[in-house]
Amino acid sequence: MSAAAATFKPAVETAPQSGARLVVSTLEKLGVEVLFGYPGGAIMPIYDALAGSSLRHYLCRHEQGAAFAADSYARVSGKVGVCMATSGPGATNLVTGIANAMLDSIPMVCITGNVAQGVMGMDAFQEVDILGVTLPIVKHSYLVRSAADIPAVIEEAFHIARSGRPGPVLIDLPKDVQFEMTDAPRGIHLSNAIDVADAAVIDDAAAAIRAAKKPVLYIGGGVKISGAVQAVRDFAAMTGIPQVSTLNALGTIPTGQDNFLGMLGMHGTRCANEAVQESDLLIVIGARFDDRATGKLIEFAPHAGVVHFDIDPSEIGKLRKVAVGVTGDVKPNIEALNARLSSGPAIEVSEWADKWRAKAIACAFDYNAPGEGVFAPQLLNELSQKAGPSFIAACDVGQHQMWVAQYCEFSRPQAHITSGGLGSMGFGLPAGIGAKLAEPDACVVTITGDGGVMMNIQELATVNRFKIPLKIIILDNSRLGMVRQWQEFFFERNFSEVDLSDNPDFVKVAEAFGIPAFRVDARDQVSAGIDRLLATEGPILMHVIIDPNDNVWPLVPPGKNNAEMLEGAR
Ligand SMILES: Cc1ncc(C[n+]2csc(CCOP(=O)(O)OP(=O)(O)O)c2C)c(N)n1
Repeated sequence: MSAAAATFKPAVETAPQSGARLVVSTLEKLGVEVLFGYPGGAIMPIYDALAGSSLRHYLCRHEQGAAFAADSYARVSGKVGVCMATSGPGATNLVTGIANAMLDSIPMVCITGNVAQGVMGMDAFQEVDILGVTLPIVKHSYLVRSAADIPAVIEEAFHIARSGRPGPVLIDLPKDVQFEMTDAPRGIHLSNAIDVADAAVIDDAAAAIRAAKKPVLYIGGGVKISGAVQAVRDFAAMTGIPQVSTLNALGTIPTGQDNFLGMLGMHGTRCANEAVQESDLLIVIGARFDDRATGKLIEFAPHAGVVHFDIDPSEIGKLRKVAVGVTGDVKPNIEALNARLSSGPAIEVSEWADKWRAKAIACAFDYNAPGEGVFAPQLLNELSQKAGPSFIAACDVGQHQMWVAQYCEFSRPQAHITSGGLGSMGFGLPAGIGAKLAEPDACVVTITGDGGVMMNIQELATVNRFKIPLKIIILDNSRLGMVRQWQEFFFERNFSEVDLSDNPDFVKVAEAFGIPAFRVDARDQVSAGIDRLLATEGPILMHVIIDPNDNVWPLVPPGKNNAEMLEGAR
């Protein structure tokens, strides 16, 4: 364990300033450029102080949109995402976004106004105990009681949000604290400890890997978060061990690379799931054995020992017993592992790897589906190929999300932005906004369903207001497709409450928001539609009609193990 200390210098040491002004100046000092939010009574002093600052505030049209945009901004930029809301309904509207960031370990700071301290606890107008409400879904939270604490709290919040296992931090600021004048902001002492495992533990991990005959590398979202992508790519290249990825980690290994078998789990590839089930060692990096990845846990990888690398000690051994647990920042630990393995005899797993490479080729997907209708897998594959290396897919949740994960090609982990742990519909559109603002030169495409887009469709106004050149694809099956699919297979085709055939005309909706749009409803229009989408400079929406009966395959039924995949016709 090495530790470096940093002493915080208060933003302002002399002239008295309001708490609100200190919020803004501290955010500026921390290098925040972009924040998302929505004003209201209890946060008006901060909005007042925003005017004339260097911060670029994006007014979203719903606080949930602001939280999702901040989350996605963080995922793509690697910085801390920031969002703001007023008390009561503004704050509760952030809750889904906070939970989303928590489950996917995304660094985010959420600033809420609250009623003045003198009326707290009296059911004052727009009063909600947002600290209490969010307690189980934040990494940390503060109720600030004195303006003098503001710079220190914000600095600490940023530190907590991004250090260790990242996550969302809430700062609740009563209105009187925002108005309070202070000339004595207190300082803070932060410790930037970097956790690195003991050399002996790395030795144990290396020994287990050397002893394995059928190892599989299981890559999670923590690899991207810790900046360990190159180290993991080096490990994969050096050892030749077959790799599988969680939904959140797609792109860590470029799609299509030798020995990469694809996503594991409920909608994973046959190859990835079978390799894991047959393996004798799982090398798990920055993943948490999510049930969507493992299927029936007690039957998951039944013959495998586990070497688990994770920054969060509570994840190690939580759901699966490990042979070696390597706690600490994944990046230095994988680098240390690579250094160990690069000396001594080479890892010899070529027969095992060849078997899976051959199987991956045999199982390769055929995009030439019969029929005239638009085939979403083919469209998505073509989209990702044409969009090129700067492609970023910001997904919503449902069947289309799984098709994106299965059929798009990703060359880097930032290319795939998805609500993994929470699986929250409504994520796609604001996530596209956050991603485009984080990487303006990237080709950012929101891919959403007709159900999901309706959950935050008001953010089309945000896209238009700021002329954000976001490309939007709605894959419209006029159903809540993923639920409909489950009803088809697990609820005896009782299609209860999934019909969305009375959707509005999305082209007209987009146009009403000031965004050009067009429809694609036949297969022979797909290529030209993608070209038009990609060639358009400003925002544009492509409304794509697909067959309501199309399903996502493979599918591991709930309660089954990952080797028991169902595969249907297209
Ligand atoms: C906020 C929220 N509510 C409900 C769900 C449950 N859910 C998961 S997928 C899905 C259907 C999504 O339909 P659509 O957006 O049309 O996408 P499709 O599955 O058709 O591609 C639903 C209702 C959810 N994930 N999130």
